Amino acid sequence: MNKNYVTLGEFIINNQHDFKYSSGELSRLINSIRLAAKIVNHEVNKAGLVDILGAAGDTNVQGEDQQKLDVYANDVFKSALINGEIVCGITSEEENDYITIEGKYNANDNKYVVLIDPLDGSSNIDVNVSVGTIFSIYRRITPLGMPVKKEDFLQKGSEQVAAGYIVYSTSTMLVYTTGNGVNGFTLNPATGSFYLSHPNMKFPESGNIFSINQGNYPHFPKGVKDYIKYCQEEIEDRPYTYRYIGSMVSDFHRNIIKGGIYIYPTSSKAPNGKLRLLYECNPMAFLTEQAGGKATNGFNRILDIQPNELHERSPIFCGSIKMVEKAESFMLKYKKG
Ligand code: AHM
Ligand code: MG
Repeated sequence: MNKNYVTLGEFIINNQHDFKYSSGELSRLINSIRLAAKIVNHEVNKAGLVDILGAAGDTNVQGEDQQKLDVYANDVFKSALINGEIVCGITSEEENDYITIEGKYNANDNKYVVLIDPLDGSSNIDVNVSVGTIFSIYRRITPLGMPVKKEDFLQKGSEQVAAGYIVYSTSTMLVYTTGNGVNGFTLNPATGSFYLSHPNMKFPESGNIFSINQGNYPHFPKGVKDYIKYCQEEIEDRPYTYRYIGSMVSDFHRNIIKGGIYIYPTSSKAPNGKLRLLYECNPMAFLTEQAGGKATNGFNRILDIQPNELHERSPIFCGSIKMVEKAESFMLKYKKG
């Protein structure tokens, strides 16, 4: 291995001063996420052994119930964050409501809340296709010393102090931003450490990959249909390549490296889209902008949307800036009002 390698642990310490509120807590928080990512990675890698080791709902040899992987991932991230003693509240795609941390230590004195999608794309697990974890971190807006409130979680995405994802794939990677660009770290399974493999990740200005579930085509808005036709036209650098894994983290990760656009629009079946504003759209939008790309709901910047509900959904168009602007121009043609 190159002797100039940098581990994620070293990187966090070396870059702590770049963060404007730096007091070490955010670094400890990202360390807790790093730990949970390794544990979940281990379990995700065993998923193919389900027939041998037992499926969700079975009882294992120790007499413990086997959990579904998304529930397991949720528990691991929650435990790592709570035991790290650095958060005052958590909310998750897997939970009905936000969690306050009672008991062991005075969590109400902590500044940060974490919003998490513990295992995104989990329908891909059974078929050995990559999945991911998405996280988003805000400073609380209610006073220190009080239990957190819903409003601490319902902040605009532009208020995020950090966001990132873990992609569990041929390699497992952790990619994150604290508002000073995007950096990617690859897990070396031999040493159990993440190493800086993708410094300063940037979306190419344009690309030739479009990702959208075209099975829903008949239900899409006219602007989206027209953009798909545009992508398929045989002219200039088109037709573009079509790639859709169905695991947002994986589709996004490919696009940030190669250049492309990811779209999950509204449809007549899902009038607000499918993806969750707090757990999926906002963190990916923050990463997108930090990587020089663009993320909108087709008309407005994702990070400017004021959330009203923890599980609110939003359409999303994100990726290479020129591709997103082109898609927006088609949406605008049919904008009502
Ligand atoms: P999930 O949070 O229930 O896993 O759903 C999110 C996933 C995204 O990762 C993916 O891009 C999208 O749902 C795929 O949805 P569809 O099957 O409708 O194309
Ligand atoms: Mg999800």
